[in-house]
Amino acid sequence: MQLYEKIPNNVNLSHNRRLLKALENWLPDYLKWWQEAGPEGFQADDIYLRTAISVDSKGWAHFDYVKMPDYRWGIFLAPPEQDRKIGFGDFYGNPAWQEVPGEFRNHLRRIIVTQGDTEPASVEQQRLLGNCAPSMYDARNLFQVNVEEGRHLWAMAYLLHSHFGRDGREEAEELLERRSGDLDKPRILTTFNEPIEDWLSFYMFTMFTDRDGKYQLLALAESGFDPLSRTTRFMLTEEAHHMFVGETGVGRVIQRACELMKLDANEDARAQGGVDLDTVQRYINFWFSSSVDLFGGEISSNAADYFASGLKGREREERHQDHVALSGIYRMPVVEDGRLLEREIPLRNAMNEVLRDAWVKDNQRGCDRWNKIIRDAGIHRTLTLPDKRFNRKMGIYAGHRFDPQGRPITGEEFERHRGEWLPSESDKAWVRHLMQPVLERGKMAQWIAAPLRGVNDQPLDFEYVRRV
Ligand code: BYC
Ligand code: FE
Ligand code: FE
Repeated sequence: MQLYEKIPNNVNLSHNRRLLKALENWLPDYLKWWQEAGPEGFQADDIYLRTAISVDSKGWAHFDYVKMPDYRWGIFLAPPEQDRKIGFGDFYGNPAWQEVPGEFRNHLRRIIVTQGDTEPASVEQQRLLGNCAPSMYDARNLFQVNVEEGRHLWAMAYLLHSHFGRDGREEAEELLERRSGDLDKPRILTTFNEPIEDWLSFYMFTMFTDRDGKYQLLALAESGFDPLSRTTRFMLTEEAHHMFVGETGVGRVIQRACELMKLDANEDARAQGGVDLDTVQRYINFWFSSSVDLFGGEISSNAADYFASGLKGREREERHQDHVALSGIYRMPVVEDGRLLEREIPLRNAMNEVLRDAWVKDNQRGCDRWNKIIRDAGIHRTLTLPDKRFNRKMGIYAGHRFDPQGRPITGEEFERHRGEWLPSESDKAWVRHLMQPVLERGKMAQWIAAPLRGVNDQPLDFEYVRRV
C-alpha cells in the first residue's frame, strides 16, 4: 500500500515508471477540471469527509476534515482472487485475463470510457448544489459523493492509462474535456446531460441513477478482464453511500411533506412551504424513466457480444443458473402495429433487460420504504415507480407512448396527461424557490425532515462544513 505518495495507490505504481509518469501528467489536468467543474464555492473550506486510505474493511472509511482539492484521490483495486476464473460466456471456466485480449480491445475500451464518462459528468451536474444546501449535513454528503465520483474517474483513467497505450491516454484526456450539457462536447449518456438544479433532483439522481451505477458496476465486477473486475469491486463499496443519500433524502422530503399536510386544513404541503407528494411522484417518474434508459436497448447485440466475450456479465453472476446463456430466452413485450405483443428474445441479446430488471427490483424496495413513511404518518397515499416503458428515449419503446402503468396510449393522450405525470415548469419553479441555503450548524430547511443520525456517529449539529 502506497498511501502517502502523490497518487495514493495499492497497485505498486512506484514500480512502474512509465505509468506513474503518465498519471502524474494527467493529475494537473484532473485538478484543473476539478477546480473548473467541481463544487462551486466550497473549494477552500474544510469538509468532514471519508477518505479511502486502504482497501480493508477498516481502512477505507477514514473520517477527517479535508479541503476538497486536497482529497487523496487514489487508485485502489480490490485484492486479487487467487486463480480467478471467467464466470460466464464463451470463455466460461478459463483463467481471468490480466492483460487486455487483443480481439476485445475496442469493446473493452468503449465500456471503460462509457463508465468513466459518467463519473465526472455527475460532479458537473451537481456543481452548484452546495450553494442551496438544506443543511450542513446534506452539503457534506453532496461533497462526499462528488469526491468519490472524482475517484471513480481516477479508477477508469488508471485502466485506460495502464492497459490501452496511446489511445487510452487520449481517452483519459477526453474524459476531462467533455462537459455535462455542453452542446459541442456533451457527456456520452443522456441522463448525464440533464441539469440537476435542485436537491429533490439530486436525491432522485442518487437514488435511481447512482443505482444504475451500482448495477453496471456489479456487471463489470464479473468481467473476465481482472483489473476491471477488481477496480469496480472496490468502487462498489463507495457506491452504497450514494444510494443511502438518495433514498434517505427523498424519504426525508416525504416525511416533511406528511408533517406539513397535517398542519394544513387542506392537507396542502405546498401551502406550508414544503414539497407536495404529487410533485415527488412526478420527480420519481422523470428520474426513474431517465435512468431506465441508461441500461441500453432491450434487444442489444452489443450486450450479447459483451457477454459472449466475457467482458460484462450479469449482476452476481453466480446466482444465475446457466452461465453460458446460449439456449435461454427472455419473453419481452414488443410494440407491433401499436400493440404490445410478447416475443421470445435469445437471452444473450436481452442482457441489458436482465440487468434492468434487477435494478427495478432494488428500487422497488426503496419505494416500499418511502410508502411506509407515508403510512406511518397516517396518510392514505402511495407512491409508485412507473413502468419500464414509460417516457423512454432509448430502446424499443422510444418513439411510442405509454402511461405510467405501461399501457400503450396515443401521443395526444400523453400530452393531455403530461403535467400530471412529469414535473411541469411550475413544479420545478416551486421546488427551486424552496432552495434557500441553510448552512448553520444543526439547522434544517423547512421543506425537509432531519436525518435520523449524523455522519460517523457525530451529532446532527456537528460542524460538517467549516467555512473559511
Ligand atoms: N444515452 O446496444 P445498445 C454510473 C447508445 S452510471 C445515449 O442499446 P448497449 C454513475 C449505445 O452506446 C453507470 N446513448 O446499448 C451514476 C449504442 O451506441 P452505438 C454507467 C445510449 O451498448 C451516477 C446505441 O445507443 N456505466 O456509474 O448494449 C453517478 C445502441 O446501444 C444510451 C455504464 O454505462 C443512453 N442512455 O448498452 C456517477 C457501463 N444507451 O453503438 C456515475 C458501461 C445506449 O450505436 N456501458 N446508447 O454508437 C455499457 O455497458 C453500455 O454502453 C450501455 C449501453 C449499458 C450504456
Ligand atoms: Fe461512481
Ligand atoms: Fe455514485
